[in-house]
Amino acid sequence: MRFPTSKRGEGRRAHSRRKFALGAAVCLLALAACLAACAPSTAPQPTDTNAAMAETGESDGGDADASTTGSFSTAADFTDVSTGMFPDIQRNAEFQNAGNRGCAACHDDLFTLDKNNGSFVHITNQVGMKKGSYNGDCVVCHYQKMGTAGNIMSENLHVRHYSSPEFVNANGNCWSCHVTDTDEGGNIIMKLFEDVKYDMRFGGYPNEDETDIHWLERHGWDEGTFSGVVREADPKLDVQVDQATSAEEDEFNILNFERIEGEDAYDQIEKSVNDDSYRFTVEGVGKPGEYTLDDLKAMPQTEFTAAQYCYVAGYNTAMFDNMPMKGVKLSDFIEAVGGVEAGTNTVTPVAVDGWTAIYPDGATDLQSYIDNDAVIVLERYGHDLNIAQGGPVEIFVPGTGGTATVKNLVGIKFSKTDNPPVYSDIAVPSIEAGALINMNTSWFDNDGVQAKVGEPVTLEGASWGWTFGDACNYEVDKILFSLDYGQNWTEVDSPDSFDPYQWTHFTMTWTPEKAGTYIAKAKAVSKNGVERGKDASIIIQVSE
Ligand SMILES: Nc1nc2c(c(=O)[nH]1)N[C@H]1C(S)=C(S)[C@@H](COP(=O)(O)O)O[C@H]1N2
Ligand SMILES: [Mo]
Repeated sequence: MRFPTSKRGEGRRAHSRRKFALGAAVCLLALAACLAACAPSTAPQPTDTNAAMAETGESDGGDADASTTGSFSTAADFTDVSTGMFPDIQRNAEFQNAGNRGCAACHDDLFTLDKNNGSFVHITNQVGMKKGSYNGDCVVCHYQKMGTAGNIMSENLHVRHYSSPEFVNANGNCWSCHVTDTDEGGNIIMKLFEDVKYDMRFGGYPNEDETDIHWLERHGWDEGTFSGVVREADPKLDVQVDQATSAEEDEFNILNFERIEGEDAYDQIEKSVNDDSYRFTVEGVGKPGEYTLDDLKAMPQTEFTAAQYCYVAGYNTAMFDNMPMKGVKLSDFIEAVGGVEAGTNTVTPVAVDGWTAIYPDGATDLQSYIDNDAVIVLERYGHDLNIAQGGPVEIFVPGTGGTATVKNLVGIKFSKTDNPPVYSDIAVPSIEAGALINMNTSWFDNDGVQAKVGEPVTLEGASWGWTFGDACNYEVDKILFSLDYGQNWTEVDSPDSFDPYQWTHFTMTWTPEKAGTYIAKAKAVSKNGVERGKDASIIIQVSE
């Protein structure tokens, strides 16, 4: 069975001739046990550079798989400077070469780039929304080694780039991907271009305060920014919030164990559904045994909508959706299968591929699943779950990261164990260390949104936070918007009546008053006042 690949990827493939797959080495180790799924990046970011790029430097790029997949849109020569999406000023050209830096300067879709790289398949089958993911989604797993997941990407990516004729012939160098910065001790450090380009800090000014801005203005930087990005301190914004569901075609889809070749576990479960031999094996209950899909459908059904969010999503992620689902609530299910013995404290969802909620332990604390309204899901979007969606049966645990949602189930076990692992106990230290992003905001658009002076432009996005136990409660209270590099924020409430299991979707309508390049930022604040991590940024280009 083949899983659907992203529409974006298909479209791009149609007009690309021969794609060169960078990153055959990116994830060699990534298939190994993965606590969580990490996304490669995709944000297609049309830049002046990309548009102008001569389609040269094609490579046979290894085997057939590698050369027909991926997304490499040819590097422009680094010595042929470009401002990309930034204002056309000397500093962005000659002193920043902004259009030739960052992943998007050469790769129009990191997602297809990372897909099917010969010997392995990256875990993301599809990424969601109108955009792909950007490299922020990569680094959660791959910056260092996140739990059991990913590999240490920097080593592999450095070697891969410096052994690539495209990169080397285009005079690619450290600054193609990085910016230089100093740490608190004054030591020179390298950051990723994408992690810096949306901040006023971009290009080497230390602070982001009024003194700096004033100084810049007095030295010929009319906008008070080195980037020439226009700051609008008091933008006329009209922000509407709702809990709209995401479109089915925008679902992201992750399988941590998928292999490329041959009949795999997913083929087998699909076959069993088609020939009616599928059985859902239940252990540790009053009426243990093998249940058919019809047996499950005959149990009391609950309809609900909930956000699905990859445990290891990056800032401004595409690993995010809000889906209508239907199935048997875990508490109703336990009743329907004859109850569990007193003292039963552990649930073990059994998936056809061996994925478990807390990999590799398998067992999880039952009470927290009940408390979080876990559901044995049979349908999404009004139809039976297909195999890629986790069919025919998955357990969905609202309020937490995607890993707890175990797809493609062949059964479930209930038991008594000593101290079963609690999901939030495992997640909280990583959240506190800043390694997991438990509250997030995403723009659904890509950089380079086009707008006109005096005409309203509408951007879309969503915020959401985990609500798993008291220790991990990040229900969204407010969403904050800024059009001046985060100096001033417009606050928008996420109403108390909103369901915390669902995202708060927003549409931000803005009528620009002056032409220029802007950066819109958005971030969420939780009900308990936590503002965690980096905001989500997007470039808007306003013309007369
Ligand atoms: N059987 C199975 N279930 C799984 C996984 C998996 O690899 N196998 N991946 C998990 C991860 S890490 C995520 S983010 C979600 C993704 O669910 P989706 O593909 O429906 O969006 O499924 C989870 N459940
Ligand atoms: Mo995930």
